[in-house]
Formats: sequence, structure tokens, C-alpha cells
Amino acid sequence: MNDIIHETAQKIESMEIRGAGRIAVAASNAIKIYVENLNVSSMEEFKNEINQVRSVLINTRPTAVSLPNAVKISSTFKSNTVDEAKKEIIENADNFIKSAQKAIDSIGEIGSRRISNGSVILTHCNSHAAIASIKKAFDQGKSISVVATESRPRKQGLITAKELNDYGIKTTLIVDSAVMSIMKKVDLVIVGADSIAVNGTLVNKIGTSQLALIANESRVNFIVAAETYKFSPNTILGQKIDIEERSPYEVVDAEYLSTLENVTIKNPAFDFTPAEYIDLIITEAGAIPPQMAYVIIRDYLGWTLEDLD
Ligand code: RUB
Repeated sequence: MNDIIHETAQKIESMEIRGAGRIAVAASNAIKIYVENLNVSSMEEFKNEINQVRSVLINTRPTAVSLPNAVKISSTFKSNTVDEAKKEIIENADNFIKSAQKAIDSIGEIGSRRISNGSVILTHCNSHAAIASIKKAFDQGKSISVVATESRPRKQGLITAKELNDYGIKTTLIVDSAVMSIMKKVDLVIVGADSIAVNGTLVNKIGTSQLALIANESRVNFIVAAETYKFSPNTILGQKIDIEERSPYEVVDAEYLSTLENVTIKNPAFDFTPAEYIDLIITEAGAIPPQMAYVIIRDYLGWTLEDLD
């Protein structure tokens, strides 16, 4: 199999490429480059290769549905000849990459309307979609500032703080446990999504559900910025979303842990936020209540039960 697939898979696994949107686009791009360079003569060989590529990419990280969705959208073909099937995949991948960028632009535009002049916005982890709305509001001349959580243990909040800093947006970086104490000063919470289930449950970076609970208790709006390909079609069939459990050594170093014979570390990377804590989901198809997740999966992604694995 072409290097590009293993290289991309390795970068996603090691989190050099991370964030649900970015891993989707990287996978799609890898499929495109791989197919452009693929030299096979029979359709059977071609199908085998594509199946292998799909499984290598999909098995890198388990939680963000953007990954299997992007792989499926990009690698689907109907043609019966290798040349035609290659053309179809290259076109599908290209279209997906372009539409992913367009979706971010639309989410930025729609999300920015929810941000009033003078607002303090709290965000968690590092979400391209959430940050697009914040940047757009800033571009519109609104005087805004951001509170970014550190997002332990991988500290993606530092990436957010740097990104906002470089854009000229005033940002306060806090440790995750300071959310309750700062919420009184916050006007709006915006986070991204790794997956959204058919019942509107959000799956996002660990700690998101705490934020939602606190926002709800403090009567602060909690909104999610998510491209439609972050919705999970398989949840219609009752499939559960797997939460990635990461290495304990992201939390404490190995040597120290080895001295603690009665201590185990749990390091789930994501958590579930129930729909009742979510005021709105901003997608490129418009702002919707979480209860409309089914409609997005059915009508917008355009997949029927027969398409599902
Ligand atoms: C990233 C994370 C982000 C979502 C949405 O987790 O939880 O909030 O992926 O991001 P990790 P985006 O760093 O473990 O991949 O809006 O950029 O897709």
C-alpha cells in the first residue's frame, strides 16, 4: 500500500494531525493521492486495495465519526472499470475537501451572529469550527474576548490560545477546573464536536459535559459548531459511539506511576453531553436544535438505512 496512507494514519494516531475536521480532510486527501498513484489492472485488485485503505484509516482513532464519514464519502464509487472508479474517487475526495472548507466558512458566518458585541466566549479544546465563529465575529468588528480551557491532558487549549493570540483576540487561558469560578463572567460557550448521535447527544473533548452542566446551571447559552459530517449515521441503528481511552502516561509519567502500586489511571479522551444541555448546533445547513440530529442524518447526509454498515 502506498506510503501516503500509512503516513497519514500514523500522523492521526500520534495526534500530529488532530481535531475531527482536520483528520477527516487529511484522510480524504490521502485517499485522493493514493488513488492518483494507484497502478492496478483488475477491478478485484482495486476493490481490495480500497477496502484495505478504508480500514487502515478508519482504525486510527475510534471516536470522531468525521473520519469514517469522510472515508466513506471520498472512497465510494459505482463504476465498473479501474480508470472510471479512480476518477470518481478523486472527484469525491476533492468535493469533500472543498465542501469541508465551505462548511467552516458557513459555520463561521452563522455562528458569528450568535456572538454579540462585548461578549466573553468560553471555548474548550481546539475546535476549528468553534474558532471560525469567534474569528468571524471579531472580523465583523465586535469587541469580544475568549476564555480558553487548558484541556488536560494534551493541552489543546494552548493551541487555541496561540491561534486567538495571533489573530489579535484577547484570550484568558484557564485550567479546566476553573470553569465554575469563571462562568459568571461568560456570555456564551462554543465548542466543537467529534460526533453527534441521532438523539442529539454531543461527543467532544473530555470535560465538555462539565462545561455544559455549569453553563446550564448559570443560564449561559451552550452552542456547538459542527459540520454535518460530524453526525453519526450508525447511531440510527443503535450503534454506540466508542470513547477513546488513551495512554495513562499522558496523565503522569511512567516512572512515577510505577511507584504507585495501588493507583490506576483512567484517561478517556472524550465525553457525552446530553442534548438537553445544548441550546443550538451550528451546521453549514443552518442552526438547529439538537433534537433535529435525525433530520440532518436522514435528509442532509442523504444516507438511508441500506447504506449503513
Ligand atoms: C479534538 C476535539 C475537538 C473536536 C472538534 O480532540 O475534541 O473539539 O474534534 O474540532 P483531539 P474541529 O485533539 O483529541 O483530536 O472543529 O476542529 O473538527
